[in-house]
Amino acid sequence: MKQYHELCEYILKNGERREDRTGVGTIGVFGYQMRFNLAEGFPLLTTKHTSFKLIVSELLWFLHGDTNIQTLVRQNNNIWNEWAFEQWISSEEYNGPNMTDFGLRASKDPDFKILYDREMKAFIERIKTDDDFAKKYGELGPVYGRQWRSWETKDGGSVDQIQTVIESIKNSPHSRRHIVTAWNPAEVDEMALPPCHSFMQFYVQGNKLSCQLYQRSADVFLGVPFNIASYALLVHLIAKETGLEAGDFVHTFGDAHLYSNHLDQVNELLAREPKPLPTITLRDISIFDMKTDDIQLIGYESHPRIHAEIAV
Ligand code: UFP
Repeated sequence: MKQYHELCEYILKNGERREDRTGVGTIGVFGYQMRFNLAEGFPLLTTKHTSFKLIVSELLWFLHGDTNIQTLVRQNNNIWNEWAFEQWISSEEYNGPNMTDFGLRASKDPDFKILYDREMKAFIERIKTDDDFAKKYGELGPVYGRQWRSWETKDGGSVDQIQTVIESIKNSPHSRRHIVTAWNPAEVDEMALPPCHSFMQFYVQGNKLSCQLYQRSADVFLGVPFNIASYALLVHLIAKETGLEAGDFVHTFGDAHLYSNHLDQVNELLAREPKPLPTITLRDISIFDMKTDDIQLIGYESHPRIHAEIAV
């Protein structure tokens, strides 16, 4: 994964300091591109442990059109919790301790962190067990799953972009219109987090299917290793569904940034030697019927995890 190391090095060298929405502060660049030939192995970062299980359950959650974190937390996938929690603590119904700016405060104040962890744990427990509560506060709004599988149309109908793109890849492989977009300007304000990986295009050459993603905003230390693996897996899945082989994943960035509280961790990662890439196998069924166990990672060896706080 030298491409990922090069991106980190490029930002450390060329990135400019910027204030950002979260208050943490970043160094960042605008515009960058990486390319992964998926025949060379599955691009799961080896220089820090990256959970493939989380990537699989999130991607299947998107592909099933789901937008409620209840499904994820029941599979012990907690990557969207902060976004739902933010909605809960800003609601009229919440009457616990003040949790404003919980991400930033938890990273700076150990006493507050204890309080925050307790509130978050109780919130997730309730999401898991109370369906009415989950319907209201586990729902992230019209995020990826909704836009990919049922983009709402003016006449009250919906567009299944994933199914449509699969058909167009099969019927008209050389089309220049194999597009899926999660960025829906009419609905961005209703989303817990406006799509970061916003727009993708597929491309067929011979029996190879490639995909380019435009990611408008990228937390390079915490988000990007996930985003790379998630789209690499998506290319494998769409290739399987269309009878093709996985070609290249091209990853294009808008604002690519390192948070100022991730810099020690990035340097620790860069000092590590990459290991050979793993591979994946898919069960021979439609991708729409797949469960997490139908997607297996083979031969993943990695350096240990590196902890870093997420900016919310
Ligand atoms: N982010 C990613 N990848 C994702 C995701 C979020 O890097 O898949 F969902 C990061 C980018 C940014 C923050 O640091 O989350 C979103 O903030 P904003 O909406 O202000 O760009």
